[in-house]
Amino acid sequence: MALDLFNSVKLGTIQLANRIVMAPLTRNRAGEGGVPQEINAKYYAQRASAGLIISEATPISAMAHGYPALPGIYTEAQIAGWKKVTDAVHAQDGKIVMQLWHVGRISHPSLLPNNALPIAPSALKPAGQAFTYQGLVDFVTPRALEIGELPGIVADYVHATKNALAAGFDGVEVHAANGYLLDQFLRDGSNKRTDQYGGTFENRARLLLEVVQAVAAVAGADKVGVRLSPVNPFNDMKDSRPQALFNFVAEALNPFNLAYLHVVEGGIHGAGIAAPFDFDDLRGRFKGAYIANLAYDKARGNAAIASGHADAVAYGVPFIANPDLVARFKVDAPLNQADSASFYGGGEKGYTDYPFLQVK
Ligand code: 8OZ
Repeated sequence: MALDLFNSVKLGTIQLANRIVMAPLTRNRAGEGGVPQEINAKYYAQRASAGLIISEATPISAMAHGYPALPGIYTEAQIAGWKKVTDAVHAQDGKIVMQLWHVGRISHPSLLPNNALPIAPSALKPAGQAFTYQGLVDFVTPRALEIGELPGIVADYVHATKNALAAGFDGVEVHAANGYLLDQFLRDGSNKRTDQYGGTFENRARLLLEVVQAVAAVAGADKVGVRLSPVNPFNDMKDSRPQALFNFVAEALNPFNLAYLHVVEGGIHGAGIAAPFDFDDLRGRFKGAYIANLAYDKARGNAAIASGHADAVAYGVPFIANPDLVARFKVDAPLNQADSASFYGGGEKGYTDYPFLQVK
């Protein structure tokens, strides 16, 4: 029998009851000071039958913020808030890792301490607008990080990792996708640096690899995953040679023996892909476990596992609308449709009020 979504699997040392992963989902419902609340614990606990939950992207420092009402992981109160979430998920025998996030240039002074300029590899203003507490506002030209500031960024990832472990997470995922800081360093549309952090693939991957090294030293590499999005144009991203760049990155991650590599296999928010890309080629270069993501349904998820393309499949929007997605897949029940108007911000509506299957 071929493997499918319902077989258990071990990603590093994280044991999953099934291969249906809840993708990281920004929901903008944290409390004051970026502190998770009971409502957030309820939302995650409702989804604990996923083989693994990846938390919503979580800022590692005050400068890492780029949207309203995000939960952070850099204060004691935030750790205590997240502890409620991990306790609630573990009480249902679920597993949950935290996605560590720095938005880089995808921010706005109004979201940052002392109205600071967003930071980036290079002082290039992304096309588009920031989501602020005042609504959509044009992005500003970010400040290019000085080389001497990069150890401080790595230290913020380490601090956040220690906090995530203290909050009871089963591991951490380094968010290096979707046009945020680490992805801004990887791709040459956003990285024009002329120092050791720009130019060659090795240089553009240097900050990511330093972060992974430092985070793995704290958490254990078998509790660390990395997320990439090679051809996602979201957040004004592009690269001149994505296949060669991301093949390089996948191979450069091999020596760490990470828990998994998680790949967004296209463009999010309905964006097309920035360039043709062979995800089987990328997958073949990475020696560890692989989580595939983006627009998979049950049949394509099973096929990806049966063929060996993926070890697990991450579902995003389906998990917003179906807290019991695993049970629904199991019996081929119809899925609730997601209400996109309640994705970002608000309260219980469109968050914790999606119906479960009725047990007959
Ligand atoms: C949607 C809206 C805001 C943020 C990502 C963290 O794309 C996000 C995100 C997605 O990774």
